[in-house]
Amino acid sequence: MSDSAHISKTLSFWLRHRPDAAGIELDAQGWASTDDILRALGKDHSTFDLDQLLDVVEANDKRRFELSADLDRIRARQGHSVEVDLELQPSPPPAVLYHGTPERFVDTISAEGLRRMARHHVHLSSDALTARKVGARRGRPVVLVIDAASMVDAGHTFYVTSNGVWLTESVPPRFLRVAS
Ligand code: HQG
Repeated sequence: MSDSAHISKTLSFWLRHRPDAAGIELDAQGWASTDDILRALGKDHSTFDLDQLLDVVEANDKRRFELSADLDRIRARQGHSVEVDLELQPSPPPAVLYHGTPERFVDTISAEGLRRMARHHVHLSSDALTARKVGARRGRPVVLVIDAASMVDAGHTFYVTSNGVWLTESVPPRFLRVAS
C-alpha cells in the first residue's frame, strides 16, 4: 500500500470511528482540528505538514475527506460509526440505486432488508459498477437493485453526501432485488 493510501486509512479510522486513538476530539459535526491531526500523524511520520495532508486529501480516490475553507478543520464526508451530525439535507434520489454486497449476505438481506449495521445509514450508489466494487471488498460481489422511487412514495428519506454516496435509514426487502 502506498504511503498516501496508508495515511488515508489511518485518517478514516480516526475521523469516522476512533478519534480517541489519535488523542483528538471531533466536534458535533465531525470536524477535527487540522493541527491536531498533523500532530497525531507526526508521531508515525516524523515530519508531516499541511502540504502533505492536502496531497493525501486530494489523492483520495473516493474524496473521503473535506477541509474547511480556512484549512483549520478536517472531517470525513461519511461512513462514521461515532455519533456526528453531518447536516445532510434530504434529497430526491434517482429512481434506481444500487448496493453491492458479498454473496453470503444475500439470503439474509432478502429476508430482512438492508440494515445500516455499524454505520449511521445504509450506503447506496447511483451506478452498479461502484456497487460491485463495494461488494467485492469482502467476497464474491452481488449487486442489489433498489427501487428508490417506490421508497420515496412510501415515505423513506434519502440523503446524498458531497462525494455522491446516497444514504438512507434502511431498505425493506420489498424494495430490493438481485441484479440479473
Ligand atoms: C451488509 C466503503 C446481513 C451490507 C464502501 C454490507 C462503501 C447486511 C455490510 C461504504 C444486512 C455492512 C459502505 C443484513 C446490510 N444482513 N448483512 N440485513 N444489511 N448488510 O462497510 O455498504 O471505503 O458498513 O451489504 O466503499 O459495505 O469506507 O457497508 O456488506 O461506500 O469510504 O453489511 O464503505 O467506503 O458493511 O460500505 P459496511 P458497505 P469507504
